[in-house]
Amino acid sequence: MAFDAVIPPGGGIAAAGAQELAHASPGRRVRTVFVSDIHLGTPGCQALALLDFLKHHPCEQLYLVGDIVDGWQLRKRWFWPQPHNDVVQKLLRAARKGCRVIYVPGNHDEFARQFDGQSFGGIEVAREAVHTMADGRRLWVVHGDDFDAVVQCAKWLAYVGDNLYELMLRLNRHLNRLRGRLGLPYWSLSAYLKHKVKKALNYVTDFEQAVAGEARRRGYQGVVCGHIHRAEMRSIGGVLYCNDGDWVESRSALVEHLDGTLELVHWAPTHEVPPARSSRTLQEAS
Ligand SMILES: [Mn+2]
Repeated sequence: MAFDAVIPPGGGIAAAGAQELAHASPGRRVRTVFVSDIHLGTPGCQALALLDFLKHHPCEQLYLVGDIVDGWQLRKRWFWPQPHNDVVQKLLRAARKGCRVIYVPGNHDEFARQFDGQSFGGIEVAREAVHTMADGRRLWVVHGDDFDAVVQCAKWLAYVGDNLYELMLRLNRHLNRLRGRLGLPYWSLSAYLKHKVKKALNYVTDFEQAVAGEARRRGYQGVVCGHIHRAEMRSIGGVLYCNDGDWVESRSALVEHLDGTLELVHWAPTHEVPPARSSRTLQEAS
């Protein structure tokens, strides 16, 4: 704790020394940071933790992968404490200081999608983006809500499958009577369908596969998305699927280090970030 207090936040570290300091320094410079699902404007948003994370990860490029501001919630009830303001200020300041900030709006901040191709305070707005990694690999950057329809469709199919199940069981009995007469062994349609339905109901897996599949079709080596609030980084069908998680529960981000390696960071600030209770004290003091 005391150690962090004496090191100036951000910058100050020569590129050559950054590697050694990467673990010890609060300001480990990285190539790229991807964050999404911050949900500013909601009480669940962990703005202080995010500020702490950003302070510890100065970067060359910053992708805001959607649901940064929760327009849906703000329309219902205005909620905008000081730390939420600080996040916006931090992002604007990063852009001003030469960090390339790309904002890919999500479904909760879809109002920003109309500004596709424009930039505000140095922050570029894009419906989707392509990130070229240090090693040349190209990652498709998209929030992910476009795939809700695909996944919902799969759910609907599963529902229909469930209703058809009983009918299929009856058909199966007839089929196997016939198979028996032909001297063929018993074949369990129900076991086959059960397996299928169970798979179709797995929303997360469906989402991940739909996103990775589309990235593959488009010829990218990987994809970075958010939306389902589930941090993940794994290869799916030869495509690198990355979900940077969220700042409501998991407090996670995707980081590309200077050498081009990707890391999923789960930020658990054990220092500096006061509990939610004392954030009010902070506001009053400022
Ligand atoms: Mn979303």
